[in-house]
Amino acid sequence: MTVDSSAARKPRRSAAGKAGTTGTKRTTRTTQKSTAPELVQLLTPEGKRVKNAEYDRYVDGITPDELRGLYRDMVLTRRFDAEATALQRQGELGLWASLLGQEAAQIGSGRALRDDDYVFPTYREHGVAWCRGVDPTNLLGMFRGVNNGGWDPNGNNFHLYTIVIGSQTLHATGYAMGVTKDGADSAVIAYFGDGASSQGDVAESFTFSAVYNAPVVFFCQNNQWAISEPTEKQSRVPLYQRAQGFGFPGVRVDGNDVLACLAVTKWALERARDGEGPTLVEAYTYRMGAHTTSDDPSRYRGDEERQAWEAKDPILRLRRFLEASNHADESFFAELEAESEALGRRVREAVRAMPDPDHFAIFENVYADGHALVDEERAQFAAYQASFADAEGGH
Ligand SMILES: Cc1ncc(C[n+]2csc(CCOP(=O)(O)OP(=O)(O)O)c2C)c(N)n1
Ligand SMILES: [Mg+2]
Repeated sequence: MTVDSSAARKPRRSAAGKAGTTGTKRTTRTTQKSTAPELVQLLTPEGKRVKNAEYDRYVDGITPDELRGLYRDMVLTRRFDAEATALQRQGELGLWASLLGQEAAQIGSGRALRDDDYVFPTYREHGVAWCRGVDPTNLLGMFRGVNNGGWDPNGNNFHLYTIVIGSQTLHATGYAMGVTKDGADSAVIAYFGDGASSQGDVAESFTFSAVYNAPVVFFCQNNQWAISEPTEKQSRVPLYQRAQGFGFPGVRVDGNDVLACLAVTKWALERARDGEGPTLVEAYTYRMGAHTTSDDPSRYRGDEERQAWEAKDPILRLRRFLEASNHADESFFAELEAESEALGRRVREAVRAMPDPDHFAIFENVYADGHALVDEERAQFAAYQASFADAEGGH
């Protein structure tokens, strides 16, 4: 099925694409497909279920209870995210990276996973963390600056947030190669963004995972922006087509359609478990908010773009579907609203109650067995701290 993704901006002509810059005829632009890219969609923005011969089987058995569960996951994740943004504005967090608009991509893919699968996130995967059972309050310690992570990765098979763009795709690939060596049938999923797709680490992880047939799913949330850089500055072809050059399949899914994200991720995970190697999933979505609370998107993009994507809101479309198919009534939505408010309050109270860390904790866990340089730095810091005591004593 081909859906016209008319909201996609036309690629701007880049300097690299200008013909004649070297005096010879350049043919690279002809490699781009002239037709609109395929987009897997099972729920339209109006909440209508559309048939899909390839992917229907992954969601055909889904119960009304599970559908309400997906809706609840998205609503609670959005509520948590809004609370975290507010907490940053009130000085309780140093920074926050909002997932607003990307709930379907994260909940759909997150709910496709098995407990024994392993997740390597970026810094924005709050919805995936929710699906893994990581308590939302644990996500906030690092953003408050009171710890370096906040959860045990092996507790929920959910790795710590990774800020170094793209590096977690290599961690995921290595882990997946290990899964094969162990003879296990679990799968690994690496989350990354459209901007990260330009990183060398991502290209290397594509190469290694393809050659070693590693059971890994590369889940790229193309939210159209890498801070202030639009996607067309990252690639001359739609991102999912990159996989072809590495020798594994890539598919573009409507990232605001939770059912399609669930189905496509299940398919990709099944391939991994069946020994068919890596898959690239490009979830075509939109970052509705700022890159982080330190960013002001009005400096580089207009409101029209945001408005166009608002009409495709992931939560609204599932609500329309639930209502039209009589799978949820008013009391369900009212109870969920109350649950959301309670979650907001719990998060707020938990953040305010987080104790300041011991000043010397920063030197712990740098190396497993200690290191002379770290010891030296710890001693220097101790002397620095002691200098305040001396100064106070002198008054
Ligand atoms: C190796 C590296 N280079 C640069 C940065 C600074 N940086 C932080 S987020 C970001 C953009 C990432 O964009 P994208 O991959 O699309 O993810 P998104 O933030 O949109 O989810 C950059 C360049 C970084 N953290 N790491
Ligand atoms: Mg991005």
